[in-house]
Amino acid sequence: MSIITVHNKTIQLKIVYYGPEDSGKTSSIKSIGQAYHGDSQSDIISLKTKEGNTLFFDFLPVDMKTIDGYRVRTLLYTIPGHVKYDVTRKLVLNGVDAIVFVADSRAVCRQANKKSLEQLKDSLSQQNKDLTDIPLVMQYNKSDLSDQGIPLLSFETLEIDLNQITKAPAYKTSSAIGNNILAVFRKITSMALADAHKNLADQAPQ
Ligand SMILES: Nc1nc2c(ncn2[C@@H]2O[C@H](COP(=O)(O)OP(=O)(O)O)[C@@H](O)[C@H]2O)c(=O)[nH]1
Ligand SMILES: [Mg+2]
Repeated sequence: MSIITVHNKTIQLKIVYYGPEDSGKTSSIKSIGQAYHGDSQSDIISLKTKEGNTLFFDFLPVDMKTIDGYRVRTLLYTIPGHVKYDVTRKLVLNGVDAIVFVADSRAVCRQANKKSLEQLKDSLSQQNKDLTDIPLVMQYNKSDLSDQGIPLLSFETLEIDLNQITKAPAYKTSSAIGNNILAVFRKITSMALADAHKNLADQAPQ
């Protein structure tokens, strides 16, 4: 749920980067950190396993320009991808305003992407939410790997597998070279802001 504080004029949005293990969620928010703060390491809070994977979540606050006199602060979270962290994944989704689904474009990850999306839908339904009601952007990551001859799923296949019902805006990205990562971030932020604005209008006294 977005938090709008009228007296000090801030809008706070919680955006979760969701997807299978190793799809590039942590790398994505690191490159956003680098773009907005210059130094990715100092602002990101990561709780890692011994192997260096995300244990609970990575967290990055990003302050953005003011809109209509309001300061916008986005709180970016990733989830742990490994199957055994099911409970943590659900907790991270509490109060989410918008979701970026980070799929791994490698052909070998086709099932893992679908499974992760199903998990996301299940977890949301347990909170009485539906994926079609939440601002969502699809990020088809690791597109750079085609240069190395690694078989990738085509954009069309990814759309059929993951985005046929929701028809969310979708981008081919690479968090390794920074391609389209900021475009996805700007898109999801503007969608989350529009949604917060709509919710505010719906709640206003008639
Ligand atoms: N080639 C390539 N490697 C990537 C990309 N994104 C992430 N990786 C690599 O994939 C591995 C997992 O990335 P990470 O961001 O930790 O994935 P997470 O589990 O989703 O948080 C790391 O070795 C990254 O360097 C990408 O767009 N292209
Ligand atoms: Mg991670």
